[in-house]
Amino acid sequence: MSTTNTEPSSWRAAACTVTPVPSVHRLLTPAEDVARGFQGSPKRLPPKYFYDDHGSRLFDRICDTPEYYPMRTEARLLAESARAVMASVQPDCILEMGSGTSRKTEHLLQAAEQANAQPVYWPFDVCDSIMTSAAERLCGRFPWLTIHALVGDYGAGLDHLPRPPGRCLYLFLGGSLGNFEPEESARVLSEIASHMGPDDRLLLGVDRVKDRSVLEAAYDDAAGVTAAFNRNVLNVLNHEVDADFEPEAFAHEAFFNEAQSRIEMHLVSRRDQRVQVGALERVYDFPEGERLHTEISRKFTPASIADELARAGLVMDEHYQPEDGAFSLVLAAPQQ
Ligand code: SAH
Ligand code: AVI
Repeated sequence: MSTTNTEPSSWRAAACTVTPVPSVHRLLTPAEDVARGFQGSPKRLPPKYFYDDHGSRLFDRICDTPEYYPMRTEARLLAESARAVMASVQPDCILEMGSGTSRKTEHLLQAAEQANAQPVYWPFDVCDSIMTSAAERLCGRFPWLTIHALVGDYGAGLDHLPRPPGRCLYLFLGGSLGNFEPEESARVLSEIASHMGPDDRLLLGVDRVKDRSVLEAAYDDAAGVTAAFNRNVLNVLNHEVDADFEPEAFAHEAFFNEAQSRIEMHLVSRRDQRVQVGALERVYDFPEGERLHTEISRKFTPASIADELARAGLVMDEHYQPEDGAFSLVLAAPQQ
């Protein structure tokens, strides 16, 4: 994660550059995020704190657990639809929000290659190290590829996000939109829509409501990778705000909140404990059973997807989904 450091990474490759994207709104510092988030009940944290280098690698391992169906379902949808998407949009560039390892993006780049097209790739992520290794892998697989990696926080305004030349395919995959509360997701999606030109398109991946047991298993895999991912946020806080959390003193909890149509992840204090936050010169009590709410992951229906798009000024061009409706991949256009 590079929320405080806006210096470009030292890494460079011939066809790749890394550029920081300045925030439009002043970003809260990690200490301010903690002070604000720990005021409420339950205590909360913005989800971007999951994604230091280790957290990003844990997320990648989550994607390979048998329980985490979103990755493989969306990957299959992309593999099946990539040629049609690339043929219909014919993008000069691909701009991806929260690109992470860019694993699924390879389907689109492969479809471009097969059509003798060479779109420029603009990944945008808060974690520069994961983009760096993704870019190295992509440059190896697609020697023609030019990459302009953008490091920043897509939740902090997109006015300073470069506008790549030509027709652009925006990607927002993995169900990441669901990690925002409804007001925030409406704002982020509207900002993406405002950034788009009339011929640009957005390919949006969103997870769907389904059986509780399937949802809950996906966020509590048997191998404990998601639990490690959840607890890792405490290591990030130890580093970022000079705290002394003991991650193992917190239990991982994930459940489907049906009323709000979302998975909630929490860390539950296993015993009465007191945590020092050096950067705030404060101590926080975590009595046994107290929760730290670390993430929401909203699950959508076709109707709530249409609603989300409409609120952002987007219209659906295509909807790719498996027969069981486990996941949606939507190609959307700005309303003319
Ligand atoms: N899109 C990929 C990765 C999803 S994981 C996929 O579908 O597999 C979420 C990604 O979003 C991570 O790489 C994380 O670093 C990034 N991310 C999370 N919050 C972000 C923010 N506020 N701004 C930019 N990137 C963010
Ligand atoms: C990145 N995001 C869409 C993931 C999700 O499913 O909400 C993050 C995640 N959290 C736990 N497992 C995966």
